[in-house]
Amino acid sequence: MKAIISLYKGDITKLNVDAIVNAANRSLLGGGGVDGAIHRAAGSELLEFNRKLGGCETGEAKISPGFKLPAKFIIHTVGPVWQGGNCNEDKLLENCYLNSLRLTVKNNIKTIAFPAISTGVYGFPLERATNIAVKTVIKFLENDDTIEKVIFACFDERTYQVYEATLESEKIPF
Ligand code: AR6
Repeated sequence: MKAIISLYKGDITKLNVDAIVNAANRSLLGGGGVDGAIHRAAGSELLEFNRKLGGCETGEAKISPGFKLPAKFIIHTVGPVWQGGNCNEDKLLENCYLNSLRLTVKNNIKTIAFPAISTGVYGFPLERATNIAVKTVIKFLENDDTIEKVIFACFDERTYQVYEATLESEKIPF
């Protein structure tokens, strides 16, 4: 493992990293929450580009340029809608992180920021989602020597505190 882990509180679209991850929907044509913020900041070229991607299944990931963002790339992934926990939500959320990280390595991306996928409109319980996010990313990084930095971008104070507590309880330096 080479990467350092970092927590950031604020708007992911402001980050000067190689790639930011978008918590999108299966159309990849924009929406509310972080998806809306990313489309607004990247500009209308993003929508034009994404029309050619043909959507994305839940748990999968696709890449686009960052257009007007400081980030060079956007990795669009589709988190599961929380349906009570018995509809494979945990595994699908894990797949979002894994498939995003696979695209990161494939595209030689060194620094990447993740939002708290599925924990907004899609209703995934925050502590449970954070545990999956942190454990999946760390396990992946343990077998990778290319990624240099992973940032968890927390939009609000509560999300930041849950990430902080999870990293501390897992004894992960950040
Ligand atoms: N930067 C970082 N995090 C943000 C930002 C931002 N600018 N804006 C919101 N968040 P959500 P989901 C946080 O709802 O639950 C969209 O309509 C937010 O506070 O954006 O995966 C899509 O098109 C929360 O912590 O994503 C889909 O239809 C986290 O990002 C649907 O929402 C995720 O909240 C996806 O829902």
